[in-house]
Amino acid sequence: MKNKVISTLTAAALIASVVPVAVANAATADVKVNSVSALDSSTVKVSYTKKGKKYSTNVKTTKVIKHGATIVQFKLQGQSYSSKLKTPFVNKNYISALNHLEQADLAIVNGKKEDANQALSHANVFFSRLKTTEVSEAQYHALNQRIAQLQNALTALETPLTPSAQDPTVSGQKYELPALSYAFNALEPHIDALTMEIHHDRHHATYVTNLNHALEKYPQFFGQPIEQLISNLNAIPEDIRTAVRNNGGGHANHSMFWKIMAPNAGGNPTGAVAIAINRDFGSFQKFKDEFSAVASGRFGSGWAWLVVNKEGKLEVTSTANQDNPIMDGLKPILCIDVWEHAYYLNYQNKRASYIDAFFNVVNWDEVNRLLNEE
Ligand code: MN3
Repeated sequence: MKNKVISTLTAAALIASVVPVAVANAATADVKVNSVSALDSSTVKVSYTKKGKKYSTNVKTTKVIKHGATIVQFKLQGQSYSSKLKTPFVNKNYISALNHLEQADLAIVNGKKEDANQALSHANVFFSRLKTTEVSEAQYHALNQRIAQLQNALTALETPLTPSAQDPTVSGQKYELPALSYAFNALEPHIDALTMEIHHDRHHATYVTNLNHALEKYPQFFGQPIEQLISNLNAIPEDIRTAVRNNGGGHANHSMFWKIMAPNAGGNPTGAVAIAINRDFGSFQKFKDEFSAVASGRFGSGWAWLVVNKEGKLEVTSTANQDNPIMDGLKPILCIDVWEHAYYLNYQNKRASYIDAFFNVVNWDEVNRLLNEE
């Protein structure tokens, strides 16, 4: 489906709906953009006239701005344009998630747990691929809530009526999403409420769901602390090892991350960690510089950490994906999530600004607690 956009404009026109970002130069002044249609969030179809001839071409968007993808930027003939769309893109991931949710709903009504489970996990996959900029905030929220509702309905369907009906081979409790100890908006303006809500309720929740799902086949692993589970991945059967590494790591990392941050926190470190930072880095500023550099430099998705190494000294390190330093026998005491989902809504691609802001919410009491923990 194409969303017809905007009126006819020349590249030199600065005030209409299709707005060149910079003033057109001589080479592009004779290009006249006639229409811009959204194909998907990464491509627009642009019809334009150059020297009396008509052209139509698909160009990649260079940027999608704001919820619902209502403004896109693209380049044509060396000129950047900004175009406001009348309606947001119809996003394929959004539609697929909705379709699978419908199937899940039907399966739940009919008591078909397996089908419902499968449809829900498909819906979750498409939802996780959906960027918050690709649909409106309201659509994103509604989808988020619908998944949670159906997940609850399915859980209710699966929960045995009496404890005795439980599978006797399950040696411990399944992993659970820990509640935040503060409100979603408590870390504002440094970390915004919507980011916290999506990050905790959707991303972290999905790691927990997927971890439990992977372990269903080997229920003897349920019930141990998550740090213990991921510290010895060789003990995990090979067919679920990667799933446990990614999702167990995701669960451990985020559980720590939520506590590492707090409202009315930040500032200079206190207590034993302040002394240890001065001892091993020279000063707090030197530590901060190194930590920020490592967090900025982590290519792709991952985490930066302050760890206690095997010699008992503090060290800055980073991991890819959802790996945790525990997997290498180190003791993490501070962490920052540098996956795009942790900062994109508020900081877009400016990871460095997010890292700076993070230092305003560091909960040094918790860092000290972890440092002193056996
Ligand atoms: Mn995350």
